[in-house]
Amino acid sequence: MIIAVVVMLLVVGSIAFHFLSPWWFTPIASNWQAIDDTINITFWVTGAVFIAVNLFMAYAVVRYRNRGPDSERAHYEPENTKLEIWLTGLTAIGVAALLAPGLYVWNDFVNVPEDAWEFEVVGEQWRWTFRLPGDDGQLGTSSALLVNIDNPLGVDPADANGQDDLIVMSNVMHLPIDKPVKMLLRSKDVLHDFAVAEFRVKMDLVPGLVSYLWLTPTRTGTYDILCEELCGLGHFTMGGRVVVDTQEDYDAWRDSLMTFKEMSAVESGDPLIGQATYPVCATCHGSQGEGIVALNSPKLSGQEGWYLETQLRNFKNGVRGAHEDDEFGRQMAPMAALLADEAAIRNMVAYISTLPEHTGDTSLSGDAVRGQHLYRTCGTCHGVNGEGNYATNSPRLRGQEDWYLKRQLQNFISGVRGVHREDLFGPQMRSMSRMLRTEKDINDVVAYINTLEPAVDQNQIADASMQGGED
Ligand code: HEC
Ligand code: HEC
Ligand SMILES: [Cu+2]
Repeated sequence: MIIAVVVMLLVVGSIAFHFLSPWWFTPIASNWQAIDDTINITFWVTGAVFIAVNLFMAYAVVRYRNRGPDSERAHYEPENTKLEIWLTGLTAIGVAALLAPGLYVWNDFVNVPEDAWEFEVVGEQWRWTFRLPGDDGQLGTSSALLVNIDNPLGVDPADANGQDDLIVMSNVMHLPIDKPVKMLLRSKDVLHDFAVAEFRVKMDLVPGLVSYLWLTPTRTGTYDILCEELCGLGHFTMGGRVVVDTQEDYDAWRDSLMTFKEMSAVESGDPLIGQATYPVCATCHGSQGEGIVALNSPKLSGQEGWYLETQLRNFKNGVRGAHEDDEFGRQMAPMAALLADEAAIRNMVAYISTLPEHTGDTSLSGDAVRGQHLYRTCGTCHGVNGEGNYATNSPRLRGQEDWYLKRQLQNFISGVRGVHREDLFGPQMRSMSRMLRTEKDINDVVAYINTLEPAVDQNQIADASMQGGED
């Protein structure tokens, strides 16, 4: 009897939970209402079966319970043609109701409307980037073999169609409202999955082939892009945003983008011009970029150029060094503003790259053996030898002064660094920094980084990261 009541409460509770649950679809922002309808049909069919089966079970438990010596004996009835016809028929209708709508929706999903425009989504550990066709409406061919620092999406420079392609090296993509769009999905490394909950549709990115999905955005707004494939250690940090704009806003955004041709033509920095401005920096960072602990200014020499550029841009745009508790970042931010434009940043970094590397001083003591153990996770992004890795946007750590490493770790942990909405990579490091739970953890891992040999020149760094280094 009690069991029958429990089963019935389970049914009532499940139904109540279904209708009262706060976890329901986000309001839809695309044409894919059919997907919601299909899911709803699935709920109705499985819900009806769930109720019927459980109520029958409760009834059977009561009706056929043990009534002592004068209980009826259950009789054995292996064949009942009438019942079997009914059950098979009902099950067939139920299964058809579950599957058939999905087939219709899938048919729509794989048949892209003729008037859809196209752009490309590129996934990599752990970021999203995008490429739009230029005025010719065609994307140039691309290949993973062509990927390098100056051509991060691997666009084929020999293909005329690719020259006017627009490159978006940020994780924010814009779409015009009410225009059907086909997204071509490509991965640089492992499996990823492009998903925007409000759009309902999602699709895997598979290295070596181009998959796709299509939709028509129907509501302006900003929606989160998630990677819904477990794509490695930093998988959960692989986020982005898609902004659905009115046509005018979209056009304005599109006009602000750089073409592949413009990107390739960007001149590398001129160290001589950079040198002219460097004396300002030298007052805090030292004449050789060796860092001055008394002024809380880190070593710059030996750091990877692409990383210095990102940080200078971040300081300049208020992404880093704007937090009110960021005592030292706030000293640096106005200095980055002295570098008027992209060219000035590149010239400065070109000059810093010519500075000879000094070995950083060590001031912390910690348990390097324990630190080595903690460092294993760090090494997947920063390189086994702390050499830095452009592919994961992670800076070089070895050779940097330990007091500075420690302070940055503390800044990430406390949310002084890596929380700005426009910060592309800081948030990844912020979530990783939380694996260091105590000050001892920080000291130990930094003590281990202190034991990593500083590299002598950039070629050695490249060799080490090619071979994956030695453990
Ligand atoms: C007033 C002193 C001061 C001056 C002048 C200064 N900096 Fe800095 N800089 C700092 C401090 C302090 C930090 C560390 C900020 C932190 O702790 O987050 C820093 C950090 C940096 C970083 C980040 C390094 C990293 O590994 O994260 C870069 C790059 C940098 N400075 C470049 C420059 C350049 C280029 C100039 C000259 C245009 C310059 N700085 C001038 C004080 C200064
Ligand atoms: C998922 C990849 C990833 C992992 C794992 C990771 N980091 Fe980072 N780390 C980054 C990225 C990306 C940045 C650059 C953030 C930025 O652009 O502001 C960074 C920045 C840093 C910095 C700042 C360096 C500077 O010069 O400003 C330190 C220090 C650091 N990481 C230490 C660690 C340590 C220690 C661990 C292990 C506990 C670790 N990282 C694990 C990705 C990672
Ligand atoms: Cu991913």
